[in-house]
Order: sequence, then C-alpha cells, then structure tokens
Amino acid sequence: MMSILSIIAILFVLVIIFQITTAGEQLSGLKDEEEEQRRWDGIHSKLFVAFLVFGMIGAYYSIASYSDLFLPNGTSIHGVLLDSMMFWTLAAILPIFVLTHILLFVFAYKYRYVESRKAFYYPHNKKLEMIWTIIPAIVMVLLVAEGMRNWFKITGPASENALVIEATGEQFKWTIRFSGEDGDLGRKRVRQISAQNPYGQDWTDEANKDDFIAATDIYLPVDREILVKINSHDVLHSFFLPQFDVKMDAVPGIPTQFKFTPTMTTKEYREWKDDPQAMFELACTELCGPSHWNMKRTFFVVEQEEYEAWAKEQQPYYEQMKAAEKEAANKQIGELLIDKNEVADNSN
Ligand SMILES: [Cu+2]
Repeated sequence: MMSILSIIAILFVLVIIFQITTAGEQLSGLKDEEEEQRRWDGIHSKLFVAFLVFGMIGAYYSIASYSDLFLPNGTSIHGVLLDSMMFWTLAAILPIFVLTHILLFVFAYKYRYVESRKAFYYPHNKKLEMIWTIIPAIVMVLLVAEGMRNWFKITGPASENALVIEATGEQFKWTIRFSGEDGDLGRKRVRQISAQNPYGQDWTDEANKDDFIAATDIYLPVDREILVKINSHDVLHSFFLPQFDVKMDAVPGIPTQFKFTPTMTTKEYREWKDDPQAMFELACTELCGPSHWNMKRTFFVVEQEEYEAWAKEQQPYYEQMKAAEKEAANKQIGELLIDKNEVADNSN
C-alpha cells in the first residue's frame, strides 16, 4: 500500500515539475495566440463591412429583378387599401432597417480592437432610450390601428346590395354556391349531408331552393360587393384570389368570410396584362394533401347584366336533385315492368 502511495506521490511531484518548466513556453504560446486573434479580428471587422455592402446590393438586386413576380396591383377596392398599408409599413421600416444595419456593421469595423484604444464606459442614456421606445411605439400603434380599421371593412357585415356566395373547400376541390334570385343562401345542416345532398342543404328552408352551384365556369359581377362565406368539409384549406388580394382560411367547423369588390372585368384585365388568355384564379393556399395543387379554378368578372344572364341559365341544385330522383324512380318502375312482363311470359 505504501509503495503505491509513494509511486503516486512521486508521479505527482514529477507532474508539478513538468508544469513549472513548461509554464514559460505556454505563456509565450499564449502571446502568439493573442496576436493571431488580433489579426483575425482585423479581417473579421473588414468582412463585416463587405457583408453590408454585398448584402445591400443583393437586397436591391432581388427586389429590382423579381418585382414582376410580386402580386399584381389590387383589382379590388380593399386590395388598394392593403397595398397602401404595405407601402406605409415599408416606408416606416425601410429607412430604420437600412440605418441600423449600416450602424451595426460599420461599428463592428470602427470599434475593432486597437491596442492604444480603451473602451468607453457608457451604461445609460435616458433620453436616447425614451426616443427609441416612444417613436416606434407610436408608429406601431398607427400601423396596427390602420390594419384593424381595414380588417373590419373586409370581414364586417355586407351591404344590402352585396352578392352572397359560399365557397366550400374539400379534398380536392372548391364548390361555389350562389344565393340565387332571392339573394339569400339557404341554411345547411351537417346531419343532412348524404350522397344526394353533399352539402347538407336544409330543404325545409325555402332560401335553398334557388341556390345553384357553379358547375364549370364561375361568373362574378364587377363593381358590386361580394361576400364570400367560407367553410371546409374536411381539413384546413385557404380561399385565395391572388389578383384580388383575397385570402381567408377555410376551417372545418368555423365559418369565415371575406368581403371584396372587384373593380376590373376579365376583359379589362386581359387588356391591362396584354394577354388575351389571362384569367382570374381561385386557388387553395393551405397545403391540404397530395392533390392540393389541383384545387385551382378560374373565373370571369363581367358586367352586372352579363352576370344576371349567366345566373339565369344556372339550374338550382334542388331542381337537379329532384330531376335525378325522378329519373331514378322512372328507371325503377321500368325495371319492375320488365320483371312483371318476364313473369307473365314465363307463365304463358
Ligand atoms: Cu386545399
């Protein structure tokens, strides 16, 4: 036992001697390291400035060269409001963004380590803190207040003259129901959903009987307020009309709505875009499953008279359903008659 302890003690002393003899070397190594560190500090501080310059050029270049791909100017009344909000938000943020980034990167260069310079201790400045708290707070309140004002315009109750339509999202299509001649969308009940009544329209509500579902083409009148009631049958979808700055989630069990007024017909839009094939689009903008891409529809915006003529041609879903029921009943009667004749033939 003693021998083991002796060996450990000797080893311990040896380690101490080794440490003392190499301390000098380690100190000089530290000095080299410190010099190396300073050299890199200098390089880093210059790289900060280079990053600032290239970053700013890159940001400008990307805005300039991709601005064609940005959303088109609002072709609806509230779209113009949203665009102006976007403009004022950027007008408030951009100068501050540029200024603070210049200070951030230039200061990293300007105040890099210099041996002869000593750091200046500057812990507190009440005035400065007041300025950078109060001014952004006022700007934020103004931007949010304007946002709330526009939000209530978009989601608030529709005017008397508004056209009420309903968009139902499901995997993987949009169904657009129009309120028909009475201007009222009929009630729906989840429990009434069946193969013959896929949207659960309540046939005891008279308002349902003239509601029609747009089969292929969708027509909307120009310069008239349109209230879209949005809902979903299965998962989350999102009702998106990019050219009209309309976007609202379709949430199963929670009806949402969006009010907008198109100010440009498809014809005018085509002339404006200089593209005779240009169409207004409806898309789903919530990744909702494997055929999400397939939830696209196109639609026409036309003058009120043309819209009315189109709406008159549409057959209400109720009539379609009754016709199908009648046809099925006739077929059944036909089959029964054939059966009866066969029985009569056989007995002869
Ligand atoms: Cu979807």
